[in-house]
Amino acid sequence: MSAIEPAFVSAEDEWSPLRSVIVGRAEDSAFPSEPEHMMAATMPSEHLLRFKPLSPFPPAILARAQEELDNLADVMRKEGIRVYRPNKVNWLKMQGYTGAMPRDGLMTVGSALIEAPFSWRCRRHEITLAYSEILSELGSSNSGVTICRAPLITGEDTLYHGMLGKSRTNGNIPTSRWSINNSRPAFDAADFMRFGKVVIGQLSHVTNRRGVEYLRAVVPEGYTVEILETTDEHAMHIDATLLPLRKGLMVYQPERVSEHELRQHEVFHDWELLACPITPEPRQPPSPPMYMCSPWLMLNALSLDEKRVLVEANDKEFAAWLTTLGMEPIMVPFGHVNSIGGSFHCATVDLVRSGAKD
Ligand code: ABU
Repeated sequence: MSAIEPAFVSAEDEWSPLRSVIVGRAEDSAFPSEPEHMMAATMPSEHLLRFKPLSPFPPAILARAQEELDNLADVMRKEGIRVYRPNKVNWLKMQGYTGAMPRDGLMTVGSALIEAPFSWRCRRHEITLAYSEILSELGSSNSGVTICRAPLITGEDTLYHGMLGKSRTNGNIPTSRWSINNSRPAFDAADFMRFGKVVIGQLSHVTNRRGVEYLRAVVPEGYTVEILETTDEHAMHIDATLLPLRKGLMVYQPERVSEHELRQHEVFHDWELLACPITPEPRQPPSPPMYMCSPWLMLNALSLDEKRVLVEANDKEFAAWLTTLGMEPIMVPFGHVNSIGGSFHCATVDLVRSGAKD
C-alpha cells in the first residue's frame, strides 16, 4: 500500500479521508512510573488500586492489545491507507510507558508534525525511542514537511514542584486546579484537535499555559490555537470529550464541557453540537480492566472519513446511535488496547487527511 500515499504530512481536520497514519504497538508496555499524585489526578480513583508502577502490564493483555493493533493496521491498509508502525521498545527497561499511544506525543497541523513536550518524565524519550525512523523518513521526504522536535529539558525538571495534584489554595483563592506548574512548556498532543485553521485544546494535568504558548509559536503560519474551558477534574486528553464526526457535526461529553462553552468559539458557530446521550457503564475486571481511562473512552473513536468511523466492538449502543446520525460505524475489537490507556484516536496519528473526496 505504500505506493498509494507518498511520505508526506498534511492534515487540517479530524474527518477528511485518512490517507496515511501511524498505528502504535503495545509490546513491553509498562505502567507509567510517575508520582502517585500525578497518576491519581488523571484517572478515575478506583483505577489506582489496580495500578502497579514500575511493572509491566499483564503479558496476556499486552499480547491481545498487540493483536488488536496489528488488526487495526490491517483494517487501515485494506482501506488503502498507508500505515507506519513505531519501533519495538522494551518500555520497562527504559522506564517508559508505551508505544501504543502515539497520539499523545505527535500532532499533525497542516504540513508540520509536532512533538509534544511531555509532562510525564517517563515519556520524555518516547518519541525518540519509538518514532525516530518515521520522523527521519517524513522529514527527508523533500515534500515540505516540517518536523518540530520538543525542546530539550536541561537541568532539573521542576514541573511538579509545589503541586500536589489537587486544587492549591492561597487563603480562599484557588491558585491551580492542575498537577503541573508553568515552569516549562508542557503538553500532550492529545489535548488538542484540528478544526481547519483552528486548533482547539484544553489545559489539563499534563498541559500547561506555557505549553499552549509554545504550541502557538510552532504551528504553521495561519493556524491559531484556542483553549476550551472544561469542567473535567481529571482532564488529560480532549479526545474522549470531543468527537467531531464530519464537518459541522460534533458529539461532546456533557459532563466535561458545555454547549455554551463550545459556542464561545467561532469555529463551532454553525455546527450541530450533540451531547452524547449514551452513558457508558464502567468496565470492570476481569474483562480486561481499564487501568487508566474512563468509560467515556467510547468517544475516542476515529473517523476514516465523513461517514466511516471506527468504534470499539463492544460499544454497540453507541454505534447504533451514530448510525442514526448518518455515520457508518466499523466495529473493531480494541478492549485490550483500551486497558492500557486509550482507544482508536489515542493509538494512531493522522499523517495525511486529504480534503479530496473519493
Ligand atoms: N487518553 C484518553 C483518555 C480519556 C478518558 O479517560 O476519558
